[in-house]
Amino acid sequence: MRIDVVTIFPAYLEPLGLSLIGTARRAGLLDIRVHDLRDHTHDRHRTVDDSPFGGGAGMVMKPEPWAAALDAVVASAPAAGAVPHLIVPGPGGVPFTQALARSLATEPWLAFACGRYEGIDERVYEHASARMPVTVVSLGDYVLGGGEVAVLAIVEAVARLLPGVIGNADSLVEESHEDGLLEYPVYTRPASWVDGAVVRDVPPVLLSGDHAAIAAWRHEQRVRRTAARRPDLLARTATVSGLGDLDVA
Ligand code: 6GU
Repeated sequence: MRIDVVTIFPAYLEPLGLSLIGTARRAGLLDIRVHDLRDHTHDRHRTVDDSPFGGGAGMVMKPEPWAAALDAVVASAPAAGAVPHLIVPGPGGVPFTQALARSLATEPWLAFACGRYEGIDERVYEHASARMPVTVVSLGDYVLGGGEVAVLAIVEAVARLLPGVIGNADSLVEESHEDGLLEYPVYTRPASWVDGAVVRDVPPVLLSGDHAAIAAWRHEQRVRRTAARRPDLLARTATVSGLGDLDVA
């Protein structure tokens, strides 16, 4: 997969050289290119923002550098006519979910436009939409200072779904948000941990060797945890599976 990121803070994306994603890049599975929006300005101060027409707080990102930067990304297409799917992170977007991550993971080329300040001039969305698919995506109902942290999150969620990026594909199956339930709690050695004045034991069923009992316990833990932390998910799971009331007592 090819990924282009346009930002005024290229250094913000340096973590994309680490861990799973860094390894995937070096293996040739991911081609990530980070671009400085200011390289597409022409004034001495490399200006990317200006005050909003109509008044109001803060600054708005100017359209010309954005159009030039996005045109340059499109002009670098690996094949004639190919365009990226442009993702614009922002609190006003569609929710980023595991389902959207799965969908994006099927695409050959993604581009990200990182806004800062109060946002990007609306005409940039029109310019981009005339050239490529554009989706505004939100991480959740809170406000970040810019799109860079969201790009780190979205790229990590998508990259780990690409074939070959995670060695053990089994680790993708029984995960939170893959089947509508949160994960069960996990434990490792020691089975009995002396934590100062308290002895903390692993639940005995996990040491029993009874695989059916372990599976049943884990399922119950998932349902309880989902009911406690994310009742919205449980309602949706019950609805889609036609189960009606789930016993979460
Ligand atoms: Cl994706 N971007 C920004 N700037 N703020 C956000 C967000 C994204 N998701 C929630 N808040």
